[in-house]
Parts: sequence; C-alpha cells; structure tokens
Amino acid sequence: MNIEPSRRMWWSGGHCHRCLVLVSLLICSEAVPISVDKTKVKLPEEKVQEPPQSVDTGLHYDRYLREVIDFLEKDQHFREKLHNTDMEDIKQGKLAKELDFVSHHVRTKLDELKRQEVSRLRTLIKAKQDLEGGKDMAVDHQALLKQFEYLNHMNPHTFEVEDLDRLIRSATSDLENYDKERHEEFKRYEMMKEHERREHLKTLDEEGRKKEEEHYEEMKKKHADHPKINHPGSQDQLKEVWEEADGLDPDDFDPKTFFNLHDTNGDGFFDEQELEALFTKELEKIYDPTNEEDDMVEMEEERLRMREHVMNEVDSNKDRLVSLDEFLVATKKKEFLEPESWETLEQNQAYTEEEMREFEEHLAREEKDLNQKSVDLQKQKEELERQQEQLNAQKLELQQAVEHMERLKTQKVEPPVEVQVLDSDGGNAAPVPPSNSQPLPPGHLQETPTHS
Ligand SMILES: [Ca+2]
Ligand SMILES: [Ca+2]
Repeated sequence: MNIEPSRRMWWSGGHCHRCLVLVSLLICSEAVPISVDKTKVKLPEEKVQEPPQSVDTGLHYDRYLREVIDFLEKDQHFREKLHNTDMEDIKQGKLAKELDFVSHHVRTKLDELKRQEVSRLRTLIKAKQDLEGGKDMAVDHQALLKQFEYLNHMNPHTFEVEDLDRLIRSATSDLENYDKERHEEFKRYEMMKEHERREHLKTLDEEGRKKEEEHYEEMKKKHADHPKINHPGSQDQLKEVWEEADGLDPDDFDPKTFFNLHDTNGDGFFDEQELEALFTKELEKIYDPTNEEDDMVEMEEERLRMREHVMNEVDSNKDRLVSLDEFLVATKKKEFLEPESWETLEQNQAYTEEEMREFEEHLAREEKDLNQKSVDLQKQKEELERQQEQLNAQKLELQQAVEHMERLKTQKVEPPVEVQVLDSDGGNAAPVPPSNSQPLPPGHLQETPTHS
C-alpha cells in the first residue's frame, strides 16, 4: 500500500506547496527508503532529488512547527513511526503518543523550543496591548494564550504529547483553511481598491471625475482584451505547455511523459506548487507586470482558482496531491478532451454591492473610532501640557523660596561685622562700618580727627 499521500496531507492542505516540500523532506529522508511508484516512467535524464530547503508554511507559528519537525526527524524511533503511520492514525493522535519514546536529548530540545515559543507569544501579546494603549493594564497572559491552540499553554515549560497532538491538529486545520482565507483576503483587497478609487473621485471636479472614469473604463477594457484562455488542466492547455515551455512536438504529446516532466521534485505526485506552475503560460496571456491595467495580485488569485479547479476535478482521493494514476484517468475524460470555456477573474466581480456597502460602513466605523481616539489623545495632550505648566510654576516658586532661604541663611551665619578701630589712646574710635557697606566718599579720611 502506498500511504505517502495521506501521510503527506497532515500539513498539506490549503496553499501548501511549501509545506508539501516540508513533508516530502520527512518522507524522502535518506535513512528510510521510500516506496517508488512502479508505474513511474523514468525520463532519460535521472532527476536529482532537491536538497532539503527551509520552507515556509505561511502559518504564523511556521518556525516553531519546522523546528519541532526538524528535531523529531533527528530521532530514529520517531522517524520510523512517522513513515509507518497512516493519516487516520495520525489524526487520532497515535503519532503524537510516540513522543514518549523519543530520546531525552530531543525532548530537552523540544522543551526549550516550546519555552521560546511561549515567550514569543507573550511578547506578541504585550506588543499588541501596548499598541492598543493598555500599557498600564495587568496582562492576563494565561487567558490570552488560550487563543493559540497549537500548544498547551497551561504548561509553558515542557513539550508533551498534547503539544505535538495540538500542533498536528492545528497545522492540518489551519492549512486546510488557507485557500479560503486567501480568497477572503483577495476580496478585501479588491474592495479596498474600489473604495480608494471612489474616494479619489470625490476629490475631483466634474471634469476631472469624468476623465478619470473614462480612463478607468478604458483600462478595464484593455485588461479584458487578451487571447483565449485554455481551460485549466485540459488537453489544449497542457499541450501548449508541452509545446511552448517544454519545446516538444505537439504530435508527440504523451500524458505520462508530461506528468514526469512536470513532477519537478520527482516524488510521483503533482503537488499544489507543481500544478500552479503549469498555469504560468495561461496567466501570461492576461497579465503583464509592465501594464498599468494588469494587477499581479489578481494574477495570483487567478492561479489559485485554476489550481483549485484542477485539484477538484482530478484529485479523486482528496489528498491534495495528483498521482500519476489520477492524472491518467483525468486525461480520458470528456472535460479533458473537449472542455468548456474558462471564465477568467475579470468576468466576475469579486464582491457583491451589498458586501461593498458593508465594507465601506466598516471603514467608516473604523475612521470614526480613529477620530475619536485622536480627539482623546489631543485632550490628553492638552491636559499634560497644563500639568506641565503647573509644574513649571511650582518649580519656579520653589526656586524662589530656596533662594530666599539661602539669603536668610547667609545673613544669619555672617552678621554684619563691626570692625573696631583703635585710636592712639587705645580708646575706641567711632565704629567703622563693615567693608561691604557704602564706601566712604573721597576726602572723608582726611576729615577724620588725627592726633599728633
Ligand atoms: Ca511532485
Ligand atoms: Ca490524489
């Protein structure tokens, strides 16, 4: 039995070419020989297995996921279990239980990874709170950590069976929803684009607005004007790839050879990335990055739609991989030989008017909140300034008081000194005022009575 596809699936899903590479890394590790599809026809030039690369699943905990896998991979017992456990058992948590048998060294490392991850999440939570202006609030990390389901936050110190189980479940389900999220994101992107266009129109006078509208319609028309798009996954489409990208004679078209040529990593399956690569020729008919009217974000959405469509049609066991058998079965179908025309993205608006209205309301609410926040901030600023002024005045008063005290102190410590000047009789002459008193006017000394 070939169980590779299902095993692969536990983090395949959604967008997952990148994670498929990751999982094929696990499966194609040298220590465990992989079963090779016997139906596979070797091409004249033997394909070299791609070296392991660091891949990004697109999940926010991607790094943690990859590091955990990397370490588990180093444990021989776990690696063997991974290769011998099928998808259902993995989902039931049987694989996670094997964690109890991995080496102490690996477990220690996993504990460390988890502590780092928990600390990263705490930092994230803190940063988020700071942004929301809750600097002074006590942060209940325990409660907030609950939202992260891919690890057991109740025990932030050690990596246990439950942590691996949660990681597997979360990665599987998050990746399955990945395409859905991408579609939603795309819809928001399109609505934002439209919103900005409408806002810009508002700033123009009537003539400017008319000109802008005309230009918009012209660009729309220009974008829609492109050669016919072949139905994704149809014979016509694949033949074009065969002829133009592979440089082969269309008369020699052979599905099996085609499959092997485009199974780039040579694992016997078309994964999502390999499928998406097949549509580049078609997409180039519609999109040119140097054209104002062609939006490359839309191109990627179109690529995603094409891949989903082919996956739906061809992947009969729903493991998100197209095996050679599935591919060959599909090439016998009517849809392959005489496909319907393919409706491209620009033929259907990504959102309804109702959705657009809701979106704009949402933006307006956000703006109102922002304005309110800015008013509050202004008030706070004014209050702070007032307090600062008060403080400055108090400081000045204090300073004056201190100076006054200093003066008083000086007067107490050094009372006016009376200098006694003795006359020739040893008697007391009139007291001479201290040196700091007014200087005597010139000639005064001469007037002092002297005795000879
Ligand atoms: Ca492949
Ligand atoms: Ca399949």
